[in-house]
Amino acid sequence: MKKLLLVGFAVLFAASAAYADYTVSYGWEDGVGTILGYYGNLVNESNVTGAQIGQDCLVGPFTCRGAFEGIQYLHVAESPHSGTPQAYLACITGLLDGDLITASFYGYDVTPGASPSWRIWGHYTDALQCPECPGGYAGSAGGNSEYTAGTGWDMVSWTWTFVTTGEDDHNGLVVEGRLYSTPSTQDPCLTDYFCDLITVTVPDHAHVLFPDLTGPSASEATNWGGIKALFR
Ligand SMILES: [Ca+2]
Ligand SMILES: [Ca+2]
Repeated sequence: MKKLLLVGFAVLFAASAAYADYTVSYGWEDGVGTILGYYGNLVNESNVTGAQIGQDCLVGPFTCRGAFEGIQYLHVAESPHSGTPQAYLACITGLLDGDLITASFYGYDVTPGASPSWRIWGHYTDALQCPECPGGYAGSAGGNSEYTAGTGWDMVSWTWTFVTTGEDDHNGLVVEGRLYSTPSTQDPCLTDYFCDLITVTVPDHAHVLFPDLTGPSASEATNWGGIKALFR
């Protein structure tokens, strides 16, 4: 009987540890959303459509032929060039220790093997739930050291393993699009960047917030509905 109980507990534990994942995307198709926040010399964030003339500080103007997905996409710029500006593209809360978070986005890059280029990176946040996003910086979460390839619309992606403790409390994770310009430091100097279709896969107990102004993702809306119901 005791052995049977132990087996029962083991099965229960295994069931509770096996989370299902879900995937959500944002492609700036609401026509108004830009970024959740930024760090460094990031300027001129805007939601754009159609072909765009961008400025590369080193080599001059270039043309982005249009969105990778749909008709809308994100524009940001670095000016003056200094350090590594970061665009906050998604904020994930409700994570547990050991959870896997996979994210990807498309960055426009026509300079293979050279800056300007995008990278995907992440940092921990003290935000406990999506309305507090992007929250305060709580340490680097690392990312992919590969740059966009330079063939036009290039995807960059990374998978993080969530760790709840560190130098600061890790309550959530913010996905960053990092801007790498040439020269890395120069004033005056402006380089334009374009981005589209961020996709995030997380366990079903986690919540994903994108920069859309039409509201949180479907799972978050469900969660907020639940919270509202509690206070009715
Ligand atoms: Ca789009
Ligand atoms: Ca490049």
